[in-house]
Amino acid sequence: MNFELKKNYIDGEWIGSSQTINNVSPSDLDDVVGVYALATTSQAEVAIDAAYRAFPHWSTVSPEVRADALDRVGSEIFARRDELGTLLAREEGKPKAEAIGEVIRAARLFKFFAGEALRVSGEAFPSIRAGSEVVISRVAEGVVGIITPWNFPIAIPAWKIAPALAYGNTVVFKPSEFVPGCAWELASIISRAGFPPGVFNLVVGTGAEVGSTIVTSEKVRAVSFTGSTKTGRQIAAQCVIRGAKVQTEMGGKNPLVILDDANLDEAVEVAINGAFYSTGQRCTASSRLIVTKGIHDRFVELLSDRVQQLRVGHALEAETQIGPVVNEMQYEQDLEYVRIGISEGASLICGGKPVVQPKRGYYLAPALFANSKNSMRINREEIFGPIAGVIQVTDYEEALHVANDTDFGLSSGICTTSLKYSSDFRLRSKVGMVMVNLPTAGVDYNAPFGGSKGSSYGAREQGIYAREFYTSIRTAYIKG
Ligand code: UN1
Repeated sequence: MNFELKKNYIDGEWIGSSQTINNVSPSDLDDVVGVYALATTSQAEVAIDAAYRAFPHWSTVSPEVRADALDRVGSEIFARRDELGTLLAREEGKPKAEAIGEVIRAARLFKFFAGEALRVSGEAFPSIRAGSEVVISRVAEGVVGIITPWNFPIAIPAWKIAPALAYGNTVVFKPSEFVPGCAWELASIISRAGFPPGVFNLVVGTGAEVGSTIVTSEKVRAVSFTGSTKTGRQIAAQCVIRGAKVQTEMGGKNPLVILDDANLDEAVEVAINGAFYSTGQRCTASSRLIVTKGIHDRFVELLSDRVQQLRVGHALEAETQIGPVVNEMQYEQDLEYVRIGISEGASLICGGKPVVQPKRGYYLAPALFANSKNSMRINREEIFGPIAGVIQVTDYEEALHVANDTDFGLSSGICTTSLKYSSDFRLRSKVGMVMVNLPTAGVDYNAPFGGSKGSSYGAREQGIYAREFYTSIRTAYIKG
């Protein structure tokens, strides 16, 4: 089949390249979603220069212009939610209903930040020098580099690009080269929404070429990255050395604590959603299920029944609950972790094996380990797949200790009917986000997102807190 090459969007033009990448569906390896141009290092530099030149105008234009353009982007995404959700499901593998939900979330993010563009405020107060005044205002940073992963092909780009543009920055956007489809559609929508050339640029490419050009360019004043802890830390270090602002959202090994007094059915559903939805490919996934001994056996029994009922299949089939793993590398890594768990002595209760489907794809039965220890590699390292380990503990204090005993600190959850334990957990859990009787994954776009330790570095994302990253404070002293 002949595909029309999907090009990069640089300085208001669609630019091709001799290097290309095939976007293949993980649900059906014979289904090529499209062919995408891979930007070269010099094209990435052209994009950065264009964003640099576009900044003085964009950062001083009426906020109404920015709000209107962002609002148009949100409206078009929303109107095309079925089509874009289908594309997302096809290229990434999450079930279509989840994918449409993600597209709607992206639309709402653009609408939210359209409003925020009009709400940028400051402060004024009398100077300690009589007759003078102090005025504090927020100013845009400049060119922002945005580097996103494959697991949320439209929502993560939206929650970085929308605030960046709303507050007057210009953008060079490098999506994961494994899911260029949604990124390309987003760029196409933005290209028609009224942003001047150079304000937004799309450069699909590899981390080694395009990613590192963005991260090391003196013209890029801030870098927002979501991806692995290893890459995130390298990027943060490179940015700090050259004095650029940086925000990295990285891995997780999120604990979900289930106490004896929990509502059992509810806790099982919370665990199913948190551990296995999106095929476990969320940095917020509940990969460690920490269960007190009074409820442990009943919880494991019910959960394993439910896990085995989950329907694994093609992302576009209506009955599918768990789509394929995103690519071969991830698939092999998941299978390797199943072997590691078994060799460490954890009991594989169900799943962890390839599932044969009519189409060739990376299908894996969700895996549940019981009798696992927090010291095992399956409970210490981020797997990023449909694999969860149950850890039995004696009481709440031990559960809290185990929950906090990790290199990560993104989200944590607790299932309990006790106000005392849920309040204590909220205070003592060493994470950025705590969920009570709710899955550790699945967050609101108007609330701050981020964590601590190996999970996050820099300012929070989303909600009005996003302005901390995308603006800096200017203090003026004025004598009349
Ligand atoms: C969610 O759980 O709703 O990469 C979002 C990730 C996170 C996003 C999770 N940055 O999985």
